[in-house]
Amino acid sequence: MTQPDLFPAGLPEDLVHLPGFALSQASALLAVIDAVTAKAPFRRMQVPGGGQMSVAMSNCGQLGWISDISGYSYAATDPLTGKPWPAMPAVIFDLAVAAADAAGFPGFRPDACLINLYEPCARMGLHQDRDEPDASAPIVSVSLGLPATFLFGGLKRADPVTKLDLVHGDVVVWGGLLRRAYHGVAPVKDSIHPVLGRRRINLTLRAAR
Ligand code: MD3
Ligand code: FE
Repeated sequence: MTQPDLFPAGLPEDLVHLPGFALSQASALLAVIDAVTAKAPFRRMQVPGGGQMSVAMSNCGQLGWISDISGYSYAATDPLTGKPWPAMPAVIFDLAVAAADAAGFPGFRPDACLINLYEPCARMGLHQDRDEPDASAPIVSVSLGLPATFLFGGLKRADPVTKLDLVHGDVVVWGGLLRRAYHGVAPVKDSIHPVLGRRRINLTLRAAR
């Protein structure tokens, strides 16, 4: 007996792709990302099992997502600097709230913004986001710089995956059933983006408490 298909009709309704939604804010976003990462530098975190991510990360907001050899968690303090994460800049918060509104999630109040830096070949293996207690809140993702292919599947690792190509300025809101689905990012292809050069930066906004 086969599992019911989570997305029998192609893209699920729980994914809202807003092409170019962040474009008009891109330079303002990059300026605040530079300011945040001057205080809380990008770093490649360790993962349980002893590996190291190919993606470099930082955070802003009340909580930051962290990983180390003992596991994943949210923390108010940056383990690298010992200081609280930089506050979430209004331009990031307002963009995420507007995107969530546009996608049918009024009242989204993100308190955590993970900033992922992908250099060529960096990737994110299939995983579930399950460190947030309230899965009724959506996740808002903002893509900047080099294009990427998102992969998303179902609630089981072995479920078939769908690909979604994302480019500079795209925003995706993930909610509902998809909130707990397996997802990842294919290795970023080497090229030169006119604004970010050989980099992709993704903002992942979540309500983490
Ligand atoms: C699809 N980051 O940091 S969130 C992560 O491009 C992460 O760096 C992505 O996955 C990145 O954990 C952006 C994209 C996302 C988040 C949740 C999902 C995609 C999803 C849940 C279900 C399906
Ligand atoms: Fe994720």
